[in-house]
Amino acid sequence: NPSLNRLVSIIGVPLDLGANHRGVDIGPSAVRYAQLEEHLQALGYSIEDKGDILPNKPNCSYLDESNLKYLDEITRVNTELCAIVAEEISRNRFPLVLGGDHSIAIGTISGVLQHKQRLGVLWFDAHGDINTAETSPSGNIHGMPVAVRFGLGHERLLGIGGRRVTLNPQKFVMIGVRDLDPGEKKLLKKLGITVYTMHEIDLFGMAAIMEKAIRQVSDGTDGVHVSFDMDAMDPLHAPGVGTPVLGGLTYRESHLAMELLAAANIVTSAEFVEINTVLDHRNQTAKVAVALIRSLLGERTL
Ligand code: Z70
Ligand code: MN
Ligand code: MN
Ligand code: MN
Repeated sequence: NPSLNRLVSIIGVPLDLGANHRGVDIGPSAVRYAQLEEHLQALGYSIEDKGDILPNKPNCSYLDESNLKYLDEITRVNTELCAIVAEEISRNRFPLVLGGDHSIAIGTISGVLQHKQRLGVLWFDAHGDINTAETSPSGNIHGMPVAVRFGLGHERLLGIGGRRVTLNPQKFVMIGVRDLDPGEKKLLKKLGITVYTMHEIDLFGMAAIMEKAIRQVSDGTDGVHVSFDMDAMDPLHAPGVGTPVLGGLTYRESHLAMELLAAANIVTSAEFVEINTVLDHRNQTAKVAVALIRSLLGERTL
């Protein structure tokens, strides 16, 4: 096992153009306000805050001829994010990306893939995020990053990273899912993706699910990326998300998952996304995200 990387680079991406609601653009600030850096320093980490990748606010309505809202600006931001993530990994630093809506996973993962071609991914989400323009009911690109990373989607999005980097469906695991569109169900089955819905978590418990998930994404890979959409959690614990779905992960289930990942010592990059400060209560969801990051990076009670 490689020892946990003590050098962490924080990258903020205040992008909300991929989502339905404004408000996730303040996510990186909210997480910093919840004292992310101080907490990680107390854990012994050396932190570099790279600041934010600033999206332009469009002054006109989106271009929707292809059912892809704000395709231009989302492509530009993700291209920049890809380069920064790749750069931080080449400096032997752990990229910790703060969203922003989940479309930023396109850039984060393509950046990681520049260095780790055999990447495992753990995707915590209420949703599948595996729509294409053809199947999307909304045209919101935050519902599409998984499809893009499997090589399905608009040319512009597939081109991010400069070459056709795709993930291995065998090394991709979803956890906490409870809201899928018809086209997503078809594609998940076709690709053979392992999806642990809330049903499996209720049945077998998070510990058993994580044991299987960790083995699947770490065997035969050269890195593991954690993509954590805060709406994976129950709205009771994470109310500040654009698309709350009842029946999600509890506070402890989410933490247990992070703690088991820390103990397995396999995670090489992470992102926490979809914190909507407009819908939050007193920064609760950002604070929960910081608590999850602390557990992921090895904090223990005793
Ligand atoms: C729906 C779509 C989604 C997050 C909502 C919703 C996708 N499947 N993702 N909130 N984080 O529009 O594609
Ligand atoms: Mn998502
Ligand atoms: Mn989601
Ligand atoms: Mn409120």
